[in-house]
Amino acid sequence: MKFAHLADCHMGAWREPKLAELNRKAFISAVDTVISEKVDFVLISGDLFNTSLPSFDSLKETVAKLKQLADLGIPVYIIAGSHDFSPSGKTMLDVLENAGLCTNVAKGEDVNGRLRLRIFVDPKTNAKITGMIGKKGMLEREFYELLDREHLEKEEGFKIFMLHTALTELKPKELEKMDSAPISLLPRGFDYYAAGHVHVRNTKSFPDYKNVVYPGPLFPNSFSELETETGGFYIYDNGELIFKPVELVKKFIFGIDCGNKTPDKVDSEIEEAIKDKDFDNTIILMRLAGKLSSGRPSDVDLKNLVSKMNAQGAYFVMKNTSKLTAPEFEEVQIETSNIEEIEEAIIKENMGQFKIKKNEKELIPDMIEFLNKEKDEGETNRDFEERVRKDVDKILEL
Ligand SMILES: [Mn+2]
Repeated sequence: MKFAHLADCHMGAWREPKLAELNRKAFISAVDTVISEKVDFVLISGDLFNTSLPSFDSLKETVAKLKQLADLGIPVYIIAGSHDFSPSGKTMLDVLENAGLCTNVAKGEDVNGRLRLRIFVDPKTNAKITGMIGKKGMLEREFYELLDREHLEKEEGFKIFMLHTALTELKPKELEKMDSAPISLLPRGFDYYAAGHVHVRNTKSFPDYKNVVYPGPLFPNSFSELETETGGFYIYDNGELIFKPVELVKKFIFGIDCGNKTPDKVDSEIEEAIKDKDFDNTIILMRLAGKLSSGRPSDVDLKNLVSKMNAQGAYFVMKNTSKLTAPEFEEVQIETSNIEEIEEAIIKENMGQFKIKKNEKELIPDMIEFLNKEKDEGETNRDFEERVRKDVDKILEL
C-alpha cells in the first residue's frame, strides 16, 4: 500500500503575489509528484483552502489538479480544517465532493447520544479511512468527547484516522500556547494517524497510536514558518515513511543584531552579509532586531539594500523589523504569531463583557469572519449591507 499524506495546503494564502504564486505552485508540484510516485490514494488533512470562500484563481487551480488525480483513478480522501468552514458550516469541500473530486471522510451519525463515524473503504487497497473535522478555537473537542471509539477500535484491517487538531503529546515547544487535545481522545490501534493543523513537521509513534504524522504546511504560511519549515508532504510506502519536500526556491536567511548600533553601521553589516552572493531563485529572509544607538528604524536604508538584493537576482525579499527599536522608546509588542492566534488571545482576554446568548468563543470568530466578507460580484452596496446585517442578526440570534 502506498499513499500520500498532505495537510495545510492553504490554497489562496499570501497577499504578496510572488509568494501566493509559490504557494499555488507548491500544490501543483505536490500533485505532480504524487502522480509520478504512483500512489494508491491521497489524504488531505484539512485546510486545503486558506478561506472558506476561496478566490476564483485558487479554486480553478485546485480543481484542475484534483481532476487530474480523479482521471487517473487516484482517490482523494479529505477532511475539513479550521480554515475550510464558513460560519454557516458550509464548505467548498462539499462542492468538490459533489463533483466527484474527493471524498470527505469526516461523516458520522448520532447513535444513542454518541458520535459514530462512518468508515470508508478504499476500493483498491481495502484501507479503512475515517476522520474528524477541525474547527476554529478547537471546537471539535466536543465531538471527540462524544466519539464512539470502541466502534472504530474493533474494526479490522489497515486503518487510517484523519484529524485536524493539535495533540498535546506532539505539540512543538514554540507553539506551547496553542490549544491542544490529549492523544487519548483518539481511537486506539489505527495504523496511521494523518494529522494536520500544526504547521510544524513532526512524526511520532506510541504503543497504542502508531504513525502519528504531521506533514506541516505544504508551503510555509508566514515569515517565521518560512524561516523554519521546508514545506512538503509524506509518502507512506508499505510501512516506510518518506518526507517529500516541495522546494521551489532557495532560501537565504539572516539576522542582524542592531543593538547599540547606528543605522549606518546596520546598513554596512547588511551590505557585508549580502556581498557577492548569487540570489538567483532565492527568497531572502532578513530579521533586524535590537535597540539602535541613534536615529530611527526608518533610517536604515532598506530601500537601497533591497534593490541591491533584487539586482543580485533575488526572487523576493522579506524583512522583519518588528523588534527593531529607536533609542528613545521601547515598544510593547505582541509576540509574533499568526492572525488567528492573536485574535484568539484577544477574545479570551475580553470574554464575558457582552450580554449575548451564544458562546462567545464560538461567536466572535464567526463574527470576524462574517464582517470580513466581501461584496459578491454584481451585488449592489445596498444588497451587500442588507446581507451582512441579516447574517449578523442570525449569528447573534436577534
Ligand atoms: Mn492550517
